[in-house]
Amino acid sequence: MALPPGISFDSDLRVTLPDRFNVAVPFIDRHIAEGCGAKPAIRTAQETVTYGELAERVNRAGNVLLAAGLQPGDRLLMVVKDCPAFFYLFWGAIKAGIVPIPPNTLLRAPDYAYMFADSGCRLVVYSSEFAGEIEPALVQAPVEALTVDAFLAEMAKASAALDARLASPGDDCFWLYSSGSTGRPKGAVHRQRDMVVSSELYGVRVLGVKDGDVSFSAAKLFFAYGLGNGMTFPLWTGSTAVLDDRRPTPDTTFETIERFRPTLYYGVPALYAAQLAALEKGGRDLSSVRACVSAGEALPAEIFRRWKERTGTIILDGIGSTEALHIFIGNRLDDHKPGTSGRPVPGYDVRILDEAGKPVPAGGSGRLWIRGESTAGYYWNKPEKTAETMVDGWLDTGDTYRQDDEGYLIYDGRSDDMLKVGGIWCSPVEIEGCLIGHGAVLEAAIVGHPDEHALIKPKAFVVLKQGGDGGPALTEELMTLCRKTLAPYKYPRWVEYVAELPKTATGKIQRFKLRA
Ligand code: 3UK
Repeated sequence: MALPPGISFDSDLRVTLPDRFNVAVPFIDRHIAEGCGAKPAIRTAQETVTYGELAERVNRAGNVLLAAGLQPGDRLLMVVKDCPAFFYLFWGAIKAGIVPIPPNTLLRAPDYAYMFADSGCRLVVYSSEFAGEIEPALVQAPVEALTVDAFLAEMAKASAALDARLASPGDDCFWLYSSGSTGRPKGAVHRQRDMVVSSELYGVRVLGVKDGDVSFSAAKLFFAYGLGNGMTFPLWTGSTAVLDDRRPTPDTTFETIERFRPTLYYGVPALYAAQLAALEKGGRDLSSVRACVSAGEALPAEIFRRWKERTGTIILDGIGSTEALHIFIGNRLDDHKPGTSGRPVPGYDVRILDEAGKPVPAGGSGRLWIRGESTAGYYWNKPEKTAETMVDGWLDTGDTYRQDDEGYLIYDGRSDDMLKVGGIWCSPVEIEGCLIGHGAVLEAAIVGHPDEHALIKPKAFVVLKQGGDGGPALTEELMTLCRKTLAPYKYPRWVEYVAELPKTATGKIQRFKLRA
């Protein structure tokens, strides 16, 4: 498929972009210029939005933001469910030179209050479903706010024409928040060029996304993985995205697949495991799907094997990150190995370093660093974190990897204590803080523990003020407390009562000892 005018990749897969451009043009407006205005860009259970309608609504959204007083460079925080308005806000902001930030929609009021203040955003737009967390956050950290419905009503009155504000390929374009081990999320600032690079290098050249494809991502748009799968890859290729705003379960995802017949399906390992359990109870029609993709956490080889046996389709595991924007090591339809993350995506460089920063000997395990043109420029307001993580164009993934003798990369766990639950970050410190808030708890430590599908879930080790074992009633109380206070996926699935926690001389909890 032809690249948009002015954009090319050389033989080393380095991108060339016009010095002055706006990335909304190749992703949105280009399709109108190419005569594809009548093609469906988005399909949902409620509506179909063509490329022509999308381009017009993006313009209207940009005009509403400008009329609200937002200036180029200002931030828009958008806590929006998977629906067409997500596209209008994200691209309307970008086209007007405003920086959209779509955070995880499963967070709690204190998380949002932190992000309002940290980002210094000028406006918050939120789906009314999230009012219960957003409205208290607005009280804690006041900033102007509108619901998506109110925003859509303003759009209806706005002009349908908007000139793209020109920028350089390296200018700030949008941010994504990523959780750190201290529990405070960091805004990874992505540039104008980054979506072009990930869409072309992984979307087109690895997955082969093309104009006839229909993509459905069970992973939501707020997740960099879902943002690529369910928005940027389809728009880059002029193909169709299916959106479903419901919580992804085997029932909702199978129903969406049967109804919209996607050719590409994107999930996370925990969902594939749940879907497999549901498939044992009855056949579902997945015949439209030519490729399934998994990311967020490692896909156990057993899930790959059972899925292939049941559905005849393979799942392509790949590792990506918020900072890299999308997958940089991945399996391919014609080259895959279960139980591995695959090979480096052409256009990305990888190296595995030992503690001293030297390359490990062949087959050795070490810290994975990557380099590629889609990586974030810096973390907002966190110069030390930026300097530690982003060094001479290389990005520290925080993951431990090794390469087998065929060149496939194998995940060996995290270098820090962070957990992935259902593909989403979970900080042990945050869950521990919640448990310590219970009157009976003296200390707590959280580690990852494999469930029946070999997928990691939080497990708590708890020391009670009174000592001894809390029994099932207290365990239930602690789980409920976490479910109520934290994003619900973060609650500990097991609680073990212990007399004391292993600590260093300086009093730091040695979580690695509890994992053993
Ligand atoms: C872990 C994996 C083993 C790994 C993401 C695809 O997950 C994404 O971004 P996050 O910032 O997390 C990044 C971290 O998650 N991880 C992700 N995928 C795998 N570990 N095997 C995998 N296949 O620790 C990594 O550092 O939430 C995934 C595309 C875009 C993304 N942002």
